[in-house]
Amino acid sequence: MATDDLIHLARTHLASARNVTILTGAGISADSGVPTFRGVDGLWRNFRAEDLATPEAFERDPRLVWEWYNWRRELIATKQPNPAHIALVELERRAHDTFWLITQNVDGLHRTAGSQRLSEIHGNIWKVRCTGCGVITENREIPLPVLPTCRLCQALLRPYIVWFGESLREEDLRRCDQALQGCDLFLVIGTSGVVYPAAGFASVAKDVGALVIEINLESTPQSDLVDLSLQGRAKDLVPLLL
Ligand code: BJW
Ligand code: ZN
Repeated sequence: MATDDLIHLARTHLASARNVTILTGAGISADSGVPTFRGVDGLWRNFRAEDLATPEAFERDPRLVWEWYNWRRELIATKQPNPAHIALVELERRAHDTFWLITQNVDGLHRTAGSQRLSEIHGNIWKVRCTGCGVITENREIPLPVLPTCRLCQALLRPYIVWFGESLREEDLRRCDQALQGCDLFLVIGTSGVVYPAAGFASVAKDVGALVIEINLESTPQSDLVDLSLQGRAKDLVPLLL
């Protein structure tokens, strides 16, 4: 089918869906200039996310991990939501019965755009958690001290991010499950589909009978199971679905 026909079909399905759940990944923010994890621009000083985004890496070398986050905070602070983020806000506004946006992104751009029915399942780069007393605070300081510490107990702060090997928050998992079990349309935008549990969401949605639509620049491990696969940039395609 030609791309225009696929877009038309996807728009028709979205207009008639009553319960919409959406999953986004780094590809949607790539159009705002935020580097993806697994693209050619995903490396920082030759480290992969898998080398830095673990509790073991932080324990071994918190300075290095904080340098990475400081670099990313400085970069993300200069970025704005793009037409794809904004189209999802409009989709939420027009939602029939239920709407839930699940993002793996930690950049906060969905919230900046105005999305409200949202789970940031991997955390948020603008929050920190104390490794001592556990308090979670918003922190937009740029740059942070090399090793930032808690004002209350002076222990080391860590990014409020879910690292490899760590469990997602119970409340987020519950919300995602609810949004997946009840959806009749599941839209997946700009994720490589390799990091679990999010990588399994499309198949959960299929199992409950939802129509699954994927938007990505390339095919992913989930492309074979989705009903409609749209290839292209999120910022171009998502607004066309409204
Ligand atoms: C565009 C575009 C444009 C570009 N338009 N598209 C089951 C099986 C196997 C392993 C596991 C499993 N369950 C758990 C695991 C272990 C692990 C895991 O999944 N490992 C895999 C690598 C195999 N998962 C976990 O540890 C998770 N915890 C958990 O499940 O706890 C229970 C448990 C623990 C241990 C064992 C078993 C159970 C936690 C995962 C947390 C991941 N966090 C990260 C790092 C955060 C760091 C940070 O941001 O600071 O989150 S990993 C990194 O990848 C980041 C992202 O959110 C995540 C997903 O990446 P995403 O968004 O897909 O980005 P890319 O770069 O990969 O892809 C971009 C895509 O966009 C590409 O497809 C492009 O084509 C596309 N694109 N431009 C449209 N303009
Ligand atoms: Zn503390």
